[in-house]
Amino acid sequence: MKAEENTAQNVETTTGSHETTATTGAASAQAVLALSLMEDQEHAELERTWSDEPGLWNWLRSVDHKSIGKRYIVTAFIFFLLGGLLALIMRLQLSRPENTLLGPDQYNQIFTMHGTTMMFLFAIPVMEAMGIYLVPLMLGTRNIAFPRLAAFSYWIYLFGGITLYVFFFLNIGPDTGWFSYVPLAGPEFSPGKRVDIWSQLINFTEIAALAASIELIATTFKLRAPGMSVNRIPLFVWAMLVMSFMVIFAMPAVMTSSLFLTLDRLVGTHFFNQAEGGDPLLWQHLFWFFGHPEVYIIFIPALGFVSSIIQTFSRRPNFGYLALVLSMIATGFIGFGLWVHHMFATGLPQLGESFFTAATMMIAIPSGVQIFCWIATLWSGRPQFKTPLLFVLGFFFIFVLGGLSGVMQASVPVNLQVHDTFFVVAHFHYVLIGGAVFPLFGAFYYWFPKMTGRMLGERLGRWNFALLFVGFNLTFFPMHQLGLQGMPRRVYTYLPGTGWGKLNMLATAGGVVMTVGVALFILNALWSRRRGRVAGDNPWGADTLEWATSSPPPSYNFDYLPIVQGREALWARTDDAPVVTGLRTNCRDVLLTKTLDAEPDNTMSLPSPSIWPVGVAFSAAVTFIGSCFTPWALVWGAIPAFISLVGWGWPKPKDDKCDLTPVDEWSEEKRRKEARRAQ
Ligand code: HEM
Ligand SMILES: [Cu+2]
Repeated sequence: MKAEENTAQNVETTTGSHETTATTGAASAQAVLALSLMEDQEHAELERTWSDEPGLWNWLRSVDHKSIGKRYIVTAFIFFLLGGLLALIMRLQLSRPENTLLGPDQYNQIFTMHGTTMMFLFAIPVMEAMGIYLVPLMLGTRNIAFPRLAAFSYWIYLFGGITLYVFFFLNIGPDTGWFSYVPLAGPEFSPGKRVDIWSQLINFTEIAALAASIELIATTFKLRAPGMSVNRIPLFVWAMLVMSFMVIFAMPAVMTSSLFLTLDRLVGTHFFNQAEGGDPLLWQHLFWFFGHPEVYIIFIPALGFVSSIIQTFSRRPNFGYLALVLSMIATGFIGFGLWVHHMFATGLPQLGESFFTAATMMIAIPSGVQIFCWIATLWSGRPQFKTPLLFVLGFFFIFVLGGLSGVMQASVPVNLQVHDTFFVVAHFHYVLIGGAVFPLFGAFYYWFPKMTGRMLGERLGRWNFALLFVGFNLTFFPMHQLGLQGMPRRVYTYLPGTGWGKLNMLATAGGVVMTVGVALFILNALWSRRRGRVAGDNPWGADTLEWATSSPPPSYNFDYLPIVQGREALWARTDDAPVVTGLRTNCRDVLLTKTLDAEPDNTMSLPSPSIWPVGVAFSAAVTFIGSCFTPWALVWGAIPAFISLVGWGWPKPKDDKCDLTPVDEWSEEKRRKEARRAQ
């Protein structure tokens, strides 16, 4: 029976038969019940069809968005810890004048690795990872579109990150800053392999980001539950959609510039060589055409976290749903019109600069609209100040301060005064840590129960928040003053006579407090994962569909796919709410729905677990790294890449009836395997 035979008319909507109560919490509980009325036989069949077999080999082959999402989040968080450790070492070096903990070369490598890790290996991957885990659940489907591509995205990202750190520990780490300007990064001033490694890392991380974005867009456009028309899409999903389109337009710019840099360094072209007709400013235009949207690509998912948390803890729908959606889209567009504000000190024509000044100030408007909507929601709601909401309040305070110093720097005269000083370092940490890391920690406290089935400790959570909030402001607020007093960034030490010692010592003390805060979080997570309070399906009484299934969710996400009856899916759900039935349980079938109104359109079978995405990622790694040392690597890598791609796309046998192993035979086999393993 081929896919098209299993078109929408084979799929039915069936109603539940329970009493409906008015209150939101109760309604969502009833709704949960309706979605789990499946016979055991079908359950077992769904479990067999969608779950990953145990063991390392099957872990490598997994294409389940939840397991890929979780490992992506944990990996990105490990890079956050590595980047944070590098930051702490920098802070210790700068804690007093003429310190000798680090030499100039080490310091250059460390701030470059810190910035590169935080921007390419932590901030964007963690946001995409949260999307890969949450979006299919929030849309009410069984897996992400192109699940093998999701697996490939994780593996190529992981290989890229490992490669960078291996070379760093071999003292071949990049040392030209996270934006690696030429001619410093060119063949003349940076001989050796450091910049080549950095330049190749861009390929790893940007391909991973592009792959994840394509999946998120396709999932949002085609796999939404029936009834979830565009004006009922959860705000977090809107945020991931806007972010994904920004990735598709931004990442090619930095991939092009890093390719040009690699060619200039390894092949002898002259894209950035002024003496041969090239232009060093081309690098800056290409890099920042990516680099500025990059910060909004990090920020916009965090806006999705904030909207989800505020709605749940205000116990009411967000004020101004349409305004929140349109301001995210506006931020996405305006974000591509600002990049020159990073280049005001390069002597560009004033007229051009004034346009970018205006655009940079203008982008504060959609951010203001969002903050207004959230305050209106909290004001008219019944706020419950649980840890996730505390992190959101921290976001309000810190991000607004960061935004204000951003608007200041939009004016060219101010910009020229503070360019390349610690005022700039303070600004972008206020917008990055305030705008993304604080909402992310709130999101961890909010969705940890769904991912693990256990609640994080609330008391430890409050301490975690307090230490991060105080530590952060102690670390970065003094940097504004240091910058105004003329302290340049990227200097490994300074003279006692500058008078920068006290404020730097204060900033370092703040860094230590932040570190204790992050350590508390790790403690809380490791402890709660085993011994935290059992969460249940919907501990917060929230409205989005991920809370309509168990915690953690089963491999197939939902017994019956839900049908959405309102914008706040679970709060609007009645107890006789319809569900989708008729999807085959012995195949990885999902329901395709129409992009605008989410009317059922068709069904399709998603691909099964496979090792080939790992194969393609590994071959790409051999090619990218090998090519830094010899052009033959392009051949060595192309062969396994070709074989893996053929394996990946190898067509399923025509008469494939999905998984035919009779369910009881399969579960018997499973029991035998578990018994053997238990011995
Ligand atoms: C966790 C606490 C953090 C501390 C204490 C910290 C500290 C610092 C310091 C002191 C510098 C300046 C180095 C210099 O110019 O001499 C720096 C640079 C930087 N930081 Fe952080 N940082 C932290 C977190 C983050 C996060 C979360 C991000 C991004 C999401 C980030 C992104 C950057 C970038 C992009 C640079 C510029 C590196 C360069 O100049 O090439 N930092 N950080
Ligand atoms: Cu910018």
